[in-house]
This record gives sequence, structure tokens and C-alpha cells, in this order.
Amino acid sequence: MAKGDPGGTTRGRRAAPRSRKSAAGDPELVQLLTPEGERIESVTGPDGNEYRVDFTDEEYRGLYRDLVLVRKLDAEATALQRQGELGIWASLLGQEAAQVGSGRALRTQDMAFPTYREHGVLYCRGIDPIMPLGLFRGVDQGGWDPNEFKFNMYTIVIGAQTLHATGYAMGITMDGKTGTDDGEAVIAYFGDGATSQGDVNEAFVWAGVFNAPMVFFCQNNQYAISEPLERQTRIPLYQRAAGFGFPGIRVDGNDVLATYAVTRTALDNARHGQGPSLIEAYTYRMGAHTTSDDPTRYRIASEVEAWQAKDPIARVRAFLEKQQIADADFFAEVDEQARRESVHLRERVLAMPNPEPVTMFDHVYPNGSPLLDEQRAQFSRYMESFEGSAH
Ligand SMILES: Cc1ncc(C[n+]2csc(CCOP(=O)(O)OP(=O)(O)O)c2C)c(N)n1
Ligand SMILES: [Mg+2]
Repeated sequence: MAKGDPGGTTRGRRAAPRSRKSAAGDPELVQLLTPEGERIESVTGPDGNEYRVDFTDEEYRGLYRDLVLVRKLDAEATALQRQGELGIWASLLGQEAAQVGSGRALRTQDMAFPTYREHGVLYCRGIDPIMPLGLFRGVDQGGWDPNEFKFNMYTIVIGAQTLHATGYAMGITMDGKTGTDDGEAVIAYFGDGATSQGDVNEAFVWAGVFNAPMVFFCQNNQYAISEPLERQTRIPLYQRAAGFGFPGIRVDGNDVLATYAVTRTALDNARHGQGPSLIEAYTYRMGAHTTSDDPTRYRIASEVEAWQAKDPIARVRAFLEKQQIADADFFAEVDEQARRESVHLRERVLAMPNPEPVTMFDHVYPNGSPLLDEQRAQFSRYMESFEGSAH
């Protein structure tokens, strides 16, 4: 697991400092690793913060391993859906750096509130990737304990989790758990389309007014299903934060190092009582919205190709190769691990038993309820009425 400290001193290796301007030439975009794999030692963001990371070679290799594993497991899930083993799958293809960078920036005590696409963050939290697959296979109701790994339920209702996260973050402050290095912070994930939801804007208001210790992490993957970004906003999304009274920053979401640095800083500010902030991770959804979507109907191939040149994994590999941090054996070993883990995932998905239908009543309330008991009994009688019949 990567443990670099973007606030700490850098060893100054292999990179030149830059100020207020990324290699992409976009002054609004914090970037520490170019698409060509060129390392930028530090960047002063438009917010005045200096962003840098100080990873060991092993930690750089660890980030690469995370990215590759997460992509491979995601591809396996897509394949499982295509073979009829999952009902649907929301792929993270192209967004690996945004998720691994932010996921690794979380400290153990931090709480995450995901959408339905945060498989990479889930992986970084140390959660077995099988956990959400029961949901997509339709064999479990998703009753996992958010406190076990500090990772909440996947949320399909666009933007709803930002309100849950804000309430949770306000609770942290009320419990006196902020203000120190050990303080707790919250991160809420959502997409570019979600920024048009009332829930997200209400969450911004509450978080701002109550100085909630949280980070709003928007993965701007350029689309909300078929709706392009220009249908959501006339200004860069990160600039929205100013209207709510807290800082916003745009980071190259295909750059795992910059995403890590920016998220770590924002989380640490939050845990020290400095309130919320908005991160816009500028990225691209390389695949379909979900397996039910056909993106060729609303976007052109050249756009996808342009983003392929900014691939989040290829640039880390280029960096590792150029700097001789990793050799061919390492890359082969990572590929082999990814293959093994995806086979293991597939075997376990196929072995997931179908639940008894009546178990859907089991975990609605911790201590049950009379109304639910009645419904369960009614449903059981209904199911029993089929016994012995051909239907
Ligand atoms: C409240 C609500 N409205 C509509 C939908 C249908 N829906 C599912 S995903 C989606 C687009 C979300 O886009 P974005 O926020 O950019 O996230 P992305 O899927 O791109 O990660 C919509 C409209 C929903 N799930 N919830
Ligand atoms: Mg989107």
C-alpha cells in the first residue's frame, strides 16, 4: 500500500518542479505525471497549495499493481455480465487512477460513500472484490456493514450518498473527532451528472455552512449516460464550490500521483477542522455507462482514441520503465497475479448460491417489525402455493 506524504519533503528525484502550470499546459489541472510518463516533482495549484508525492520505488510499484488488478477484475466482471452471470455491470474502465489515487489517500479512520462504480476504491479499502458482485448478480441485498471497512453501500440513486456523507461528517464534528492528525474525514464520490442533482447541491450547502469534515470527490468522466458534460454546466465543475463557500480544485484524474496528492491534502484539511472541499477528477469513461448502454450511439471513436492516449495505467508503466523502477519480470508477475485473481473471482461468482426468496425480509430492520413479519408470512404462503405444481 502506498503511503507517500504529499505534505512532506520530497527527495527531489527524477523530476523538475513546476508552478501553476501542468505539463498538459492547463493551468487549472493539477498534474504530477504526464501521459508520456514524465514526472513533475511538485505543482502549485490555483488554490495556492503545493502538491507533491514522495513515494518509495516499492510504493510506486504498488500503485501500478493496484491499477492493473483493478482494471483486470473490472474486465472480468464485464465478461461475466456478457455471459449472463451478472444482471448488469458498471465498469470503471479509464477511471482507475482517480479511484486508486483517492482510495489510497484515505487514512484507515476515514469513511467513504461510493456510487455504483467505485470498485477501485473498494479494492483499496481492503475489501474482497466479490462483495459487490452479489448485488450485480442479484443474489444478495447488499447488507454489508459500512463500519467494517469504512465503506458504505453502493448507491444507485444519483447523488443521494452526498447527503448521507454530509450528515455523517457533521456527526463526526459533533462527536469531537476532528482537529487532530487522528481526526476522521469523509469522502463522498459522485459523477459529473450528479452535480445537477438537488441532493448534491443541498449537501454542498450543509457541508459548507456546518464546516463538515469532508471531501466531495467528483469523477468527471465527461458523460452522464449519454448526456455530455456541456449539458450539466457552463463553468468548470470545480468552480461551483466557490458559490458554496469552500475551495474547489481540478486534478488530472488519469494521474494517480496527482489524484493521491490532492485528495490527501483535502482529507487532511478536513480532518484538521478546515471544512469541506470539492475535487473534480478530470477523467474519461472509456467503456459504456453500464453493460446496458451502447456508447457508439452518442460519441465518436476519435474522442475515445484521444483519451486512450491519456491512459492512466500506461503512463505509470512508462514512468516505471524509464526510471528503471520495474523490469519485465515485475510486469509479467503483476499480469499473472491479475489473471489469477480474476479467475478466482469468476469461480466464486459462479458458485454463489441463489438465495431463498423469503430471505429478502431478513435484514430490513435489525430487530424485525410486526408489519414485516406479516408480509413474510403472507409471502411464504404464496410461495408454498406453488409447491407440487409445475410452475
Ligand atoms: C435520482 C436518479 N435519477 C436518475 C437515475 C438514472 N441514472 C443512473 S446513472 C445516471 C447518470 C449518472 O451520471 P454521472 O453522475 O456522471 O455518473 P457516472 O455514471 O458517469 O459515473 C442516471 C441519470 C438514477 N439512478 N437516480
Ligand atoms: Mg459521469
